[in-house]
Amino acid sequence: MQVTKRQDASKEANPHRQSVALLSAPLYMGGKHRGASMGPAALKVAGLVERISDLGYDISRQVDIDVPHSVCWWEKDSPAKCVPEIGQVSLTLADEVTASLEEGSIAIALGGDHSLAVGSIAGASRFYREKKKSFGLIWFDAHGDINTPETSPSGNVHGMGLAVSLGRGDKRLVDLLGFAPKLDPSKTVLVGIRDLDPGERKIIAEVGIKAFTMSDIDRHGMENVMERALQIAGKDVAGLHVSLDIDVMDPDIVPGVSTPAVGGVNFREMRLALEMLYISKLVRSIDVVELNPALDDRSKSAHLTVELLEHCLGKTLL
Ligand SMILES: [Mn+2]
Repeated sequence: MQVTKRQDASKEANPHRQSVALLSAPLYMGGKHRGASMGPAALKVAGLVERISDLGYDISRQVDIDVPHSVCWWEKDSPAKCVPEIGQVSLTLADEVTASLEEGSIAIALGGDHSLAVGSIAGASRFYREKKKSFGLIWFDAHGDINTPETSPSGNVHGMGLAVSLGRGDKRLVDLLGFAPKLDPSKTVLVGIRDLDPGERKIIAEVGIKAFTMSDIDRHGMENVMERALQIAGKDVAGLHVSLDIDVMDPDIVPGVSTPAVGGVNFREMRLALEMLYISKLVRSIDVVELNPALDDRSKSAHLTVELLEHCLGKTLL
Protein backbone atom coordinates (compact mmCIF):
# COMPACT_ATOMS: atom_id res chain seq x y z
CA MET A 1 0.00 0.00 0.00
CA GLN A 2 1.65 3.20 -1.09
CA VAL A 3 1.15 6.35 0.91
CA THR A 4 2.39 9.70 -0.24
CA LYS A 5 2.64 12.56 2.22
CA ARG A 6 3.17 16.24 1.90
CA GLN A 7 4.00 17.83 5.21
CA ASP A 8 3.08 21.46 5.60
CA ALA A 9 5.75 23.47 7.37
CA SER A 10 3.31 26.17 8.50
CA LYS A 11 2.33 24.14 11.56
CA GLU A 12 5.72 24.86 13.11
CA ALA A 13 5.20 28.55 12.41
CA ASN A 14 1.77 28.58 14.06
CA PRO A 15 1.81 25.91 16.78
CA HIS A 16 -1.40 27.13 18.41
CA ARG A 17 -3.54 27.07 15.31
CA GLN A 18 -5.88 24.14 14.85
CA SER A 19 -4.79 21.79 12.11
CA VAL A 20 -6.60 19.44 9.77
CA ALA A 21 -5.33 16.22 8.20
CA LEU A 22 -6.80 15.34 4.82
CA LEU A 23 -6.73 11.60 4.25
CA SER A 24 -7.90 10.55 0.80
CA ALA A 25 -9.10 6.96 0.52
CA PRO A 26 -10.69 6.50 -2.92
CA LEU A 27 -12.38 3.21 -2.08
CA TYR A 28 -14.87 1.92 -4.63
CA MET A 29 -14.92 -1.84 -3.97
CA GLY A 30 -17.45 -1.38 -1.19
CA GLY A 31 -20.17 -0.70 -3.74
CA LYS A 32 -20.96 -1.36 -7.36
CA HIS A 33 -19.99 2.05 -8.76
CA ARG A 34 -16.32 2.61 -9.54
CA GLY A 35 -16.91 6.36 -9.92
CA ALA A 36 -16.79 6.77 -6.14
CA SER A 37 -13.01 6.45 -6.45
CA MET A 38 -12.98 9.94 -8.00
CA GLY A 39 -14.53 11.52 -4.88
CA PRO A 40 -11.38 12.91 -3.22
CA ALA A 41 -10.17 14.44 -6.50
CA ALA A 42 -13.55 16.08 -7.14
CA LEU A 43 -13.61 17.58 -3.63
CA LYS A 44 -10.16 19.04 -4.18
CA VAL A 45 -11.11 20.40 -7.60
CA ALA A 46 -14.10 22.03 -5.86
CA GLY A 47 -11.66 23.94 -3.65
CA LEU A 48 -11.62 21.86 -0.48
CA VAL A 49 -8.01 22.54 0.51
CA GLU A 50 -8.18 26.28 -0.15
CA ARG A 51 -11.51 26.69 1.64
CA ILE A 52 -10.27 24.89 4.75
CA SER A 53 -7.09 26.97 4.74
CA ASP A 54 -9.17 30.14 4.37
CA LEU A 55 -10.99 29.25 7.60
CA GLY A 56 -7.65 29.56 9.39
CA TYR A 57 -6.64 25.92 9.64
CA ASP A 58 -3.22 24.54 8.90
CA ILE A 59 -3.21 21.44 6.74
CA SER A 60 -0.92 19.20 8.78
CA ARG A 61 -0.85 16.36 6.28
CA GLN A 62 -2.32 15.35 2.97
CA VAL A 63 -2.23 11.63 2.43
CA ASP A 64 -3.32 9.78 -0.68
CA ILE A 65 -3.92 6.17 0.20
CA ASP A 66 -3.36 3.83 -2.68
CA VAL A 67 -6.38 1.69 -3.51
CA PRO A 68 -5.92 -1.37 -5.74
CA HIS A 69 -7.37 -0.85 -9.19
CA SER A 70 -7.96 -4.46 -10.03
CA VAL A 71 -11.58 -5.49 -9.69
CA CYS A 72 -12.05 -8.06 -6.97
CA TRP A 73 -14.51 -10.91 -7.11
CA TRP A 74 -16.90 -12.65 -4.78
CA GLU A 75 -15.07 -15.07 -2.60
CA LYS A 76 -16.41 -18.54 -2.10
CA ASP A 77 -16.00 -18.38 1.68
CA SER A 78 -17.82 -15.09 2.30
CA PRO A 79 -20.90 -13.38 0.91
CA ALA A 80 -19.17 -10.01 1.51
CA LYS A 81 -17.27 -8.69 -1.52
CA CYS A 82 -13.62 -7.57 -1.63
CA VAL A 83 -12.98 -7.95 2.09
CA PRO A 84 -9.19 -8.51 1.83
CA GLU A 85 -8.74 -5.44 -0.37
CA ILE A 86 -10.96 -3.24 1.83
CA GLY A 87 -9.23 -4.59 4.94
CA GLN A 88 -5.82 -3.62 3.60
CA VAL A 89 -6.90 -0.06 2.78
CA SER A 90 -8.66 0.14 6.17
CA LEU A 91 -5.44 -0.69 8.01
CA THR A 92 -3.54 2.09 6.26
CA LEU A 93 -6.36 4.58 6.83
CA ALA A 94 -6.67 3.58 10.51
CA ASP A 95 -2.95 4.27 11.01
CA GLU A 96 -3.29 7.69 9.40
CA VAL A 97 -6.38 8.61 11.47
CA THR A 98 -4.71 7.57 14.74
CA ALA A 99 -1.53 9.49 13.85
CA SER A 100 -3.54 12.58 12.88
CA LEU A 101 -5.45 12.55 16.17
CA GLU A 102 -2.21 12.00 18.09
CA GLU A 103 -0.73 15.13 16.56
CA GLY A 104 -3.86 17.08 17.53
CA SER A 105 -5.30 17.46 14.04
CA ILE A 106 -8.89 17.00 13.02
CA ALA A 107 -8.77 13.90 10.83
CA ILE A 108 -10.89 14.16 7.69
CA ALA A 109 -11.19 10.98 5.62
CA LEU A 110 -12.25 11.67 2.04
CA GLY A 111 -14.00 8.89 0.17
CA GLY A 112 -14.62 6.92 -1.67
CA ASP A 113 -17.48 4.71 -0.67
CA HIS A 114 -18.68 4.25 2.90
CA SER A 115 -16.60 1.11 3.51
CA LEU A 116 -14.03 3.79 4.37
CA ALA A 117 -15.62 4.10 7.82
CA VAL A 118 -14.32 0.66 8.80
CA GLY A 119 -10.78 2.02 8.82
CA SER A 120 -11.42 5.56 9.98
CA ILE A 121 -13.54 4.50 12.96
CA ALA A 122 -11.01 1.80 13.85
CA GLY A 123 -8.25 4.43 13.87
CA ALA A 124 -10.27 6.85 15.97
CA SER A 125 -11.34 4.10 18.37
CA ARG A 126 -7.73 3.03 18.92
CA PHE A 127 -6.78 6.64 19.72
CA TYR A 128 -9.40 6.97 22.50
CA ARG A 129 -8.88 3.40 23.73
CA GLU A 130 -5.17 3.98 24.30
CA LYS A 131 -6.04 7.07 26.33
CA LYS A 132 -8.77 5.20 28.22
CA LYS A 133 -11.33 7.72 27.03
CA SER A 134 -14.64 7.26 25.29
CA PHE A 135 -15.96 8.81 22.09
CA GLY A 136 -19.29 9.07 20.32
CA LEU A 137 -20.39 8.61 16.73
CA ILE A 138 -22.94 10.50 14.67
CA TRP A 139 -23.56 8.76 11.34
CA PHE A 140 -25.53 10.69 8.70
CA ASP A 141 -26.96 8.41 6.02
CA ALA A 142 -30.04 7.59 3.97
CA HIS A 143 -29.22 3.97 4.72
CA GLY A 144 -28.44 2.03 7.88
CA ASP A 145 -25.12 0.58 6.68
CA ILE A 146 -25.73 -1.99 9.39
CA ASN A 147 -26.01 -5.13 7.27
CA THR A 148 -23.96 -8.22 7.94
CA PRO A 149 -22.77 -10.57 5.17
CA GLU A 150 -25.79 -12.72 6.05
CA THR A 151 -28.43 -9.98 5.85
CA SER A 152 -26.96 -7.97 2.94
CA PRO A 153 -28.92 -8.39 -0.31
CA SER A 154 -25.90 -7.21 -2.36
CA GLY A 155 -22.77 -8.32 -0.47
CA ASN A 156 -21.47 -4.74 -0.75
CA VAL A 157 -19.33 -3.77 2.24
CA HIS A 158 -20.28 -0.07 1.99
CA GLY A 159 -23.59 -1.18 3.52
CA MET A 160 -21.87 -2.96 6.42
CA GLY A 161 -19.53 -0.37 7.96
CA LEU A 162 -21.63 0.51 10.98
CA ALA A 163 -22.30 -3.16 11.77
CA VAL A 164 -18.58 -3.95 11.50
CA SER A 165 -17.72 -1.08 13.84
CA LEU A 166 -20.29 -2.37 16.35
CA GLY A 167 -18.67 -5.82 16.24
CA ARG A 168 -20.89 -7.62 13.75
CA GLY A 169 -19.92 -9.05 10.40
CA ASP A 170 -16.86 -10.44 8.64
CA LYS A 171 -14.28 -11.16 11.34
CA ARG A 172 -11.43 -9.93 9.16
CA LEU A 173 -12.93 -6.43 9.34
CA VAL A 174 -14.51 -6.64 12.80
CA ASP A 175 -11.17 -7.61 14.38
CA LEU A 176 -9.11 -4.99 12.56
CA LEU A 177 -6.33 -3.67 14.87
CA GLY A 178 -6.95 -6.58 17.23
CA PHE A 179 -9.92 -5.35 19.23
CA ALA A 180 -13.70 -5.18 18.86
CA PRO A 181 -16.16 -3.59 18.96
CA LYS A 182 -14.87 -0.19 17.91
CA LEU A 183 -18.01 1.67 19.05
CA ASP A 184 -20.07 1.97 22.21
CA PRO A 185 -23.67 1.43 21.00
CA SER A 186 -24.99 3.71 23.76
CA LYS A 187 -23.03 6.59 22.19
CA THR A 188 -23.85 5.76 18.55
CA VAL A 189 -26.49 7.70 16.63
CA LEU A 190 -27.84 7.37 13.09
CA VAL A 191 -29.43 10.44 11.49
CA GLY A 192 -31.50 10.72 8.32
CA ILE A 193 -32.27 7.10 7.53
CA ARG A 194 -35.12 6.25 5.18
CA ASP A 195 -34.02 3.23 3.14
CA LEU A 196 -33.37 0.13 5.27
CA ASP A 197 -33.08 -3.54 4.39
CA PRO A 198 -35.29 -5.86 6.47
CA GLY A 199 -32.36 -7.37 8.36
CA GLU A 200 -31.10 -3.92 9.29
CA ARG A 201 -34.23 -3.00 11.25
CA LYS A 202 -33.69 -6.07 13.40
CA ILE A 203 -30.00 -5.32 13.99
CA ILE A 204 -30.70 -1.67 14.93
CA ALA A 205 -33.15 -2.89 17.57
CA GLU A 206 -30.77 -5.59 18.82
CA VAL A 207 -27.66 -3.45 19.19
CA GLY A 208 -29.59 -0.64 20.84
CA ILE A 209 -28.22 2.35 18.96
CA LYS A 210 -30.38 5.45 18.54
CA ALA A 211 -31.69 6.03 15.03
CA PHE A 212 -33.39 9.24 13.90
CA THR A 213 -35.33 8.73 10.68
CA MET A 214 -36.34 11.35 8.14
CA SER A 215 -39.78 11.24 9.76
CA ASP A 216 -38.21 12.26 13.07
CA ILE A 217 -36.54 15.19 11.32
CA ASP A 218 -39.85 16.15 9.66
CA ARG A 219 -41.79 15.95 12.91
CA HIS A 220 -39.34 17.52 15.33
CA GLY A 221 -36.99 19.54 13.14
CA MET A 222 -33.27 19.13 12.62
CA GLU A 223 -32.39 21.36 15.57
CA ASN A 224 -34.27 19.15 18.00
CA VAL A 225 -32.93 15.94 16.47
CA MET A 226 -29.35 17.20 16.66
CA GLU A 227 -29.76 18.37 20.25
CA ARG A 228 -30.87 14.86 21.15
CA ALA A 229 -28.14 13.27 19.04
CA LEU A 230 -25.52 15.35 20.84
CA GLN A 231 -26.99 14.46 24.22
CA ILE A 232 -26.51 10.78 23.38
CA ALA A 233 -23.29 10.67 21.35
CA GLY A 234 -21.65 13.61 23.12
CA LYS A 235 -22.32 12.55 26.72
CA ASP A 236 -19.09 12.23 28.74
CA VAL A 237 -16.89 11.78 25.69
CA ALA A 238 -13.47 13.10 24.77
CA GLY A 239 -14.53 13.52 21.16
CA LEU A 240 -16.97 12.79 18.38
CA HIS A 241 -16.51 11.00 15.06
CA VAL A 242 -18.86 12.24 12.34
CA SER A 243 -19.48 9.93 9.40
CA LEU A 244 -21.17 11.96 6.68
CA ASP A 245 -22.63 9.96 3.82
CA ILE A 246 -23.74 12.71 1.47
CA ASP A 247 -26.65 10.56 0.28
CA VAL A 248 -28.34 11.61 3.52
CA MET A 249 -29.29 14.68 1.52
CA ASP A 250 -32.01 14.71 -1.08
CA PRO A 251 -30.90 13.56 -4.54
CA ASP A 252 -32.48 16.73 -5.97
CA ILE A 253 -29.66 18.75 -4.41
CA VAL A 254 -26.98 16.03 -4.28
CA PRO A 255 -27.34 13.94 -7.45
CA GLY A 256 -23.74 12.71 -7.43
CA VAL A 257 -24.21 9.64 -5.24
CA SER A 258 -24.24 5.93 -6.04
CA THR A 259 -27.34 5.00 -4.06
CA PRO A 260 -29.82 7.92 -4.08
CA ALA A 261 -32.93 7.75 -1.89
CA VAL A 262 -35.78 10.24 -2.28
CA GLY A 263 -37.08 12.30 0.63
CA GLY A 264 -33.77 13.37 2.10
CA VAL A 265 -32.33 16.21 4.16
CA ASN A 266 -32.25 19.63 2.51
CA PHE A 267 -29.28 21.98 2.40
CA ARG A 268 -30.43 24.24 5.22
CA GLU A 269 -31.10 21.32 7.55
CA MET A 270 -27.69 19.82 6.81
CA ARG A 271 -25.92 23.14 7.29
CA LEU A 272 -27.67 23.60 10.64
CA ALA A 273 -26.71 20.10 11.78
CA LEU A 274 -23.06 20.66 10.94
CA GLU A 275 -23.02 24.12 12.53
CA MET A 276 -24.37 22.57 15.72
CA LEU A 277 -21.61 19.96 15.61
CA TYR A 278 -18.99 22.67 15.26
CA ILE A 279 -20.47 24.61 18.19
CA SER A 280 -20.28 21.45 20.34
CA LYS A 281 -16.46 21.61 19.97
CA LEU A 282 -16.41 17.83 20.15
CA VAL A 283 -15.71 16.84 16.54
CA ARG A 284 -12.22 15.30 16.18
CA SER A 285 -12.66 13.16 13.07
CA ILE A 286 -14.93 13.26 10.02
CA ASP A 287 -15.69 10.98 7.07
CA VAL A 288 -16.99 12.52 3.85
CA VAL A 289 -18.15 9.67 1.66
CA GLU A 290 -20.13 8.42 -1.33
CA LEU A 291 -19.59 11.37 -3.67
CA ASN A 292 -19.65 9.85 -7.16
CA PRO A 293 -18.46 12.48 -9.65
CA ALA A 294 -19.45 10.26 -12.58
CA LEU A 295 -23.07 10.72 -11.57
CA ASP A 296 -22.83 14.37 -10.53
CA ASP A 297 -24.34 17.34 -12.35
CA ARG A 298 -21.49 19.74 -13.23
CA SER A 299 -19.81 19.21 -9.82
CA LYS A 300 -22.91 20.50 -8.02
CA SER A 301 -22.69 17.81 -5.34
CA ALA A 302 -18.96 18.30 -4.86
CA HIS A 303 -19.32 22.07 -4.34
CA LEU A 304 -22.22 21.63 -1.95
CA THR A 305 -20.25 19.05 0.04
CA VAL A 306 -17.26 21.38 0.38
CA GLU A 307 -19.59 24.16 1.54
CA LEU A 308 -21.09 21.89 4.20
CA LEU A 309 -17.71 20.73 5.40
CA GLU A 310 -16.77 24.37 5.91
CA HIS A 311 -19.73 24.77 8.27
CA CYS A 312 -18.64 21.69 10.20
CA LEU A 313 -15.27 23.43 10.62
CA GLY A 314 -16.63 26.76 11.80
CA LYS A 315 -17.85 28.77 8.83
CA THR A 316 -20.65 31.08 9.96
CA LEU A 317 -23.24 33.03 7.99
CA LEU A 318 -22.50 36.29 9.79
MN1 LIG B 1 -23.53 5.05 3.87
